[in-house]
Amino acid sequence: MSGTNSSHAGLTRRSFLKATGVLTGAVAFSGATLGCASQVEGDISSASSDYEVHPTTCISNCHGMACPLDVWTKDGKAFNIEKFQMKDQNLQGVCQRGYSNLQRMYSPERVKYPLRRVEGTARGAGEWEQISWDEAIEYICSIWKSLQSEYGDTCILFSKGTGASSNITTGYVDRLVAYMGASNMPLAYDQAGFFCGTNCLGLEMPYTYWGSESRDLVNAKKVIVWGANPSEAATISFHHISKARENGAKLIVIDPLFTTTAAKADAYVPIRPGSDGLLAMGMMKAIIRDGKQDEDFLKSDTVAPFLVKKDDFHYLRKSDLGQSQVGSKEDAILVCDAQGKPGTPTDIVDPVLEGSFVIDGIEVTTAYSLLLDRLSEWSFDQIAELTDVPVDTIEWLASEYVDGPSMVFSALGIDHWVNGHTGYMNMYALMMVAGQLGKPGTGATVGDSSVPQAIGPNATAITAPKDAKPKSNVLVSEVYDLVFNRPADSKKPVIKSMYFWTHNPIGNLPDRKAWLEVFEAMDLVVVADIWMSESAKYADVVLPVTFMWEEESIASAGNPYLRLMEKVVEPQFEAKGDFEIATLLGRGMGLEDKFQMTREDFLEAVLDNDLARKMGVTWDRLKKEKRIYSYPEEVPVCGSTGVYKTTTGRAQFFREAPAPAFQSDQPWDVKRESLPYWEPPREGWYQNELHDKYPIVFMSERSKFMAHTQFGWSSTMLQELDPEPYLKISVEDARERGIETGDLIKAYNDRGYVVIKAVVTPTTRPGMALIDHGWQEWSFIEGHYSDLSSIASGNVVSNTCFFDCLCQIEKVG
Ligand SMILES: Nc1nc2c(c(=O)[nH]1)N[C@H]1C(S)=C(S)[C@@H](COP(=O)(O)OP(=O)(O)OC[C@H]3O[C@@H](n4cnc5c(=O)[nH]c(N)nc54)[C@H](O)[C@@H]3O)O[C@H]1N2
Ligand SMILES: Nc1nc2c(c(=O)[nH]1)N[C@H]1C(S)=C(S)[C@@H](COP(=O)(O)OP(=O)(O)OC[C@H]3O[C@@H](n4cnc5c(=O)[nH]c(N)nc54)[C@H](O)[C@@H]3O)O[C@H]1N2
Ligand SMILES: [Mo]
Repeated sequence: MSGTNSSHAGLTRRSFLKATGVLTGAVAFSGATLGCASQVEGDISSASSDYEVHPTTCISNCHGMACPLDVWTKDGKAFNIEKFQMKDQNLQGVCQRGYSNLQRMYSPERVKYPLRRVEGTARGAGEWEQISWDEAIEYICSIWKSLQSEYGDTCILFSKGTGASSNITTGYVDRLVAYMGASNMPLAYDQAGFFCGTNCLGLEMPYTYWGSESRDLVNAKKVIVWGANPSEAATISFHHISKARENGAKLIVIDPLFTTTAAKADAYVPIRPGSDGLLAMGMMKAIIRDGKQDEDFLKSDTVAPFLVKKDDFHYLRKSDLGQSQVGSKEDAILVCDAQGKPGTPTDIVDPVLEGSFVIDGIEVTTAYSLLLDRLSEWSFDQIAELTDVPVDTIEWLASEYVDGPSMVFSALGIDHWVNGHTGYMNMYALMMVAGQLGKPGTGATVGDSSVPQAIGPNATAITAPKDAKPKSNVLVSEVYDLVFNRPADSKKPVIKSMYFWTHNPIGNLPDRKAWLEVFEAMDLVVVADIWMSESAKYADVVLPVTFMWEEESIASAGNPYLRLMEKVVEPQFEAKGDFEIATLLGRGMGLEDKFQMTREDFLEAVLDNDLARKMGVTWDRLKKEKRIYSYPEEVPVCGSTGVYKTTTGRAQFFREAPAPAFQSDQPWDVKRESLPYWEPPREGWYQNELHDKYPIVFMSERSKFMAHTQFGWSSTMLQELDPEPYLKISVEDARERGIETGDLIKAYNDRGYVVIKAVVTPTTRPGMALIDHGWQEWSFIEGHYSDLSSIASGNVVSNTCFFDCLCQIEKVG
């Protein structure tokens, strides 16, 4: 049945070029336009006889708050969205994306029925046959059973994205993965910052993420936005930044691009992308040179005075001196006094910070001395040259930062590089050296991803049951090689089939062509999605999923309120929730006894935990009250007790025997990884050999009209506001190539190309170009922006490095 879900009528860039005017023609339900909102007046509570009001939320991964909102229905149709006014006036929920949700729910792009690729047609050709749910489940499970008996349980790879992760019921699919003994592909998005935060500060979830809550921003005197663009990508948190500025805080933005956040700043520091780790080292050097390091803080709250054995970079402990059993409780790490006499930090109240000593014949030094050694590897001039930040600017930044309280607002601009972790590790070290940690208005935040889970959903026992088969993780960066170059004696799985939910890998993973090849090599690719996404388009079977307001659930993340998501309307077409799909597939795989739970049982069970009980939260209470405020009144400050949840209990710029995030036989230099260092990006660097051929760093940035591949294309309103993608290029690079705004250009490298319109802008740094993140195949004139990026990742965190990418650009029309 071709055409049902695959044509993207009215929404494709290509058809837009052929026939303008189609953009407004795609509203399925006449009431589903924004204009209706203003026509309804009166008190919501007394209006229930006319229409019903349903509390729910807007779920997406926008680093917003999964904003609570109310949806109004009449005769089973939703027609209006109202903001829920949260207690904290700074948290003004519901943006243009939130208000587009009616159009998205009633979008013609919805997947309506289970679809199977017509036999003999190519993947992606858009030839589908409609099948029943029974047929779909039987088809998938029979293939899976025969593959598992031939290649082992792990030959089916499941991958969950971020598309709806704060809708708690989507996690139920993990139970299927666990009991099937299938492989799991853990997320590679955004791994470096969190890895570094956990290693350096031992972050205490759930209330903090990367350090502190963004509510704490209002206590800062300096806010350093570093590798983030919160005015587009964390709009709720940006309210806290604005509030901080109203309180007199200075806003400094460090970014290669003059962003919309930079436009609001008191100072903007342009930087060469990929060099932030080095800038942090330069700032530390300047602070220490000027004697402004916080020695008291370094001695009491960080590992700085801890003695480290020079040969193996392990701490000197009492057991090394024969004073305790190895690994016993008494086996404390030692510090020493100015005379080189060792003792525990409790014995020696004023330990030395620097120096080398021989204790009982063992050569030791302090962790701080090792940091100074690392800093001395670079001169100010070298740092200025490589970062493209002049020495006096580095000195100025350092003096501003140390004059706190100063808080870093970072996000993923630094993450999306192979050397991303060097940026964050060094930033955390800088916080320690400057003493900008452990007090209100200091540390780092990454937008409001704080999670009220302490009183909320705790689904792990159900989604990762103890009696399940052992977990098999396959990294994103490993998949291609496993599929095409797997050595016969490898212990890793033979991958034959893939299942994606809340994930659009073809649109969102780097090196899209490699993923298309991987899809092509599979016996069966299943995508469960609400809309006919780019990945669904290339699947063998597409399962229609309910929109977030078509089933009851709990919103679990990113908001002060624990939120009930009422079922607003009945599921449309034949769509089913991920929970129900997992149940059907589980039963189809012969796991009937494990998949007996109803959705209601699950929701009740996830609130059945000690923390919830302590706070008096139950499923019944949530159903009655709908939203329960659950943030602590006092903003938690990471490290305010002087104790960190790290292996040493202190803030750590030195890490003993560090391990990579995922152990996967990668080369690993323990000594090097123990302390701050910097190395250039893998590809996107001006001194790279490839740079002669491909002189432009190719990146993307967040747009307020999309959250990844969601929103824009499934809402005509957002389409009108942001109809087509474009590439931003600097005035200098455009002039050199004879490019003007509106020209068609081709950006290309050895991996692929994209043809798109150009926008020439002074906000883009020479040597860089970028396209808004989130566009899918049909929006480009030719090619795809994800065909240019590389799947290469670092050996530390296996992160996806979208920005570590070079290209050339030429005019084509
Ligand atoms: N509207 C919207 N909001 C979103 C999302 C969305 O898709 N749409 N996605 C959410 C998600 S999952 C994420 S991960 C976040 C990402 O949030 P952000 O990281 O804030 O978003 P980006 O626009 O990708 O990049 C941030 C900035 O980093 C800069 N940058 C790039 N490389 C470097 C570098 O090497 N050094 C420095 N200093 N800066 C650099 C870029 O120029 C850009 O201005 O956004 C979240 N919020
Ligand atoms: N070029 C470039 N690419 C990037 C980035 C970048 O900066 N540049 N950023 C990356 C980052 S940081 C991230 S986090 C990723 C995000 O990548 P993804 O996790 O893939 O995020 P989305 O595109 O939001 O959603 C994936 C799919 O989930 C579907 N979906 C929504 N709700 C549900 C549901 O309830 N059930 C099911 N089954 N499906 C649902 C949506 O329709 C969508 O097709 O993108 C990455 N890709
Ligand atoms: Mo992300």
